[in-house]
Amino acid sequence: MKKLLIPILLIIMLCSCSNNPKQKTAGIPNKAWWKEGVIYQIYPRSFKDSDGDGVGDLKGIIEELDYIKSLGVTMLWLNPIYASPNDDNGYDISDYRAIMKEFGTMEDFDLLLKEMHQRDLKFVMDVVVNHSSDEHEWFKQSRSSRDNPYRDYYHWWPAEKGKPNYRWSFFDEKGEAWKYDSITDAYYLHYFSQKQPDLNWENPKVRQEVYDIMKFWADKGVDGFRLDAFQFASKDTTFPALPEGYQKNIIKYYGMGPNLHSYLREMYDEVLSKYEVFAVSEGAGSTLEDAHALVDEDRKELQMAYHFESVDMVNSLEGYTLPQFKQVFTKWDTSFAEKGWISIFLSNHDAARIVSRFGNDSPEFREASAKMLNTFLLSMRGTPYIYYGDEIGMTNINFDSISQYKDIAAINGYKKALSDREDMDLFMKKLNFLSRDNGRTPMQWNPSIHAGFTTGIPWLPVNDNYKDINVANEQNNPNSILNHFKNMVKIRKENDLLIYGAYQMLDAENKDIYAFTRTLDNKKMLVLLNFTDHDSSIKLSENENIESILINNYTDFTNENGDVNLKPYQAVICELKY
Ligand code: TEU
Repeated sequence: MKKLLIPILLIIMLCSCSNNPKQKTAGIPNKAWWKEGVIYQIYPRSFKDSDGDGVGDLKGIIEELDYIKSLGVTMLWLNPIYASPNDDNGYDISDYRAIMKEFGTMEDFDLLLKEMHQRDLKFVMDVVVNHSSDEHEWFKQSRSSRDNPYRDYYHWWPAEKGKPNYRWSFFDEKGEAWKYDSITDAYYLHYFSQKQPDLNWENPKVRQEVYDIMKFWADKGVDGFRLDAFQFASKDTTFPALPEGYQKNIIKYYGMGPNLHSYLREMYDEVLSKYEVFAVSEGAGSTLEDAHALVDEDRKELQMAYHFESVDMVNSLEGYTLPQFKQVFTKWDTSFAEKGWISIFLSNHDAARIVSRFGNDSPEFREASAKMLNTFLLSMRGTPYIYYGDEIGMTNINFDSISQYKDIAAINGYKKALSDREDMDLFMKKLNFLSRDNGRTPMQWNPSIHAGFTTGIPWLPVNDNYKDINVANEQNNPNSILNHFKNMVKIRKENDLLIYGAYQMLDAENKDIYAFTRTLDNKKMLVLLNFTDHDSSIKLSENENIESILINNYTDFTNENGDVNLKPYQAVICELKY
């Protein structure tokens, strides 16, 4: 138990604990362990199955903790592991104090946490409280009658008031977020699926329930919270009409509701300030100001946020241009140069694989581009989030037929596209490239059947390329993506400069190469990344005088008096004379 009960202890903590956002250390302001770490994200359903039912589980993760530790990462974020009917793979929670049957038991969880802490690995818990499952006891009560004490735990619109104003839903097959419920002749709100009714955050009882749940897990010893879809929690409960087509700009209309900041401040006072934990918000509003207001230390709300601008940039088949990509990352870095902290990520369980999406998954370039992307993630300012499998360059599975998909977003999106008479060839092409199932296929451990993920039938097929792309092969090859990744994590951890150092982009217009420097005290590094499948060059200025090379995904490096030539997807970090 980490609760700080004795005031004197609290004072000592405030003075000495690196968790304290206000702490200043010589040269580096506001140091914190969660800024210095590297997060490894596990989709538990797909990581390792210990009992042969085809679904990954907690015991499977325990079996692989030494592997995880060997990566050098310092924190694990697990997607939801609570009891759930799995309409949205655990993002629909029916009991916030129980473990999902398929994943194991509370004893398994306690053991996992203990084994992690013994290895000095921190645990980040997913907290899904914008909505619950419709099978949660609260909702069962709430829908049972209009005067049930739990009625106001959710958003209800009595039918006698007429149809409520249109609300768009992320996962609904008709795109409708209001669902009529005949039991009480009223509509309930669900921004996600019909089985994910939105909780009513304007009700103080709901907020207390959530803080109690967070305390339950913090008392067990979890070290961080990832707040799912939290920017949507506070709502204008008059539900006014919104402009036509508002869903194209959904965060602006659904995000950062009227009381969000006061709820976050309340959460900070009730929970976060009482434990050695940090919290990260999924989503950061629709402007830089919104993001700042969430994470500026002085406001005492959250410690970190992640924005979607970089991953949303590739949400089409046209892809992205490198100057756009650089501009987005530079804008966010510049805005957080003095205050606040963000996450750096290119993939997660809601996205396709990075090497397929941002790199090149052809046999010729997969390895180089995966190493290049990992170099990028681990050399930027912000806490890096690495999604399982990206350390070995796993690729998209690219399903062809809708019957192969398991994700509710894909299945209901397909139904909606059909009824909207969309161009279904185009829809399927997009799904094939961008679907969330691409990023959810089982971890590829070795060349044995089902890639060593399970002895049963995997819930989602293993990618056919597992005989080539797997952990065992990667471990045996000194030049593998995996060994490059480990090396890169080590370099980051050994260099405060890569964590805290100032970032500056070079040559913004260069269409092929992303070049930037990181500077701290009297040290400076240059990061050079070729994002293309051809050779490309960049001219360095007199200020960028290369002293030594720290890491390179090729054996050679061509630099003639500042005229640098990079091979396809070459990634190099150099120390500069300063
Ligand atoms: O995702 C939420 C989500 O999809 C939006 O918050 C986000 O704004 C959008 O992706 C921006 O482009 C979370 C989980 O990550 C996801 O897996 C769940 O399905 C969803 O919440 C519902 O809990």
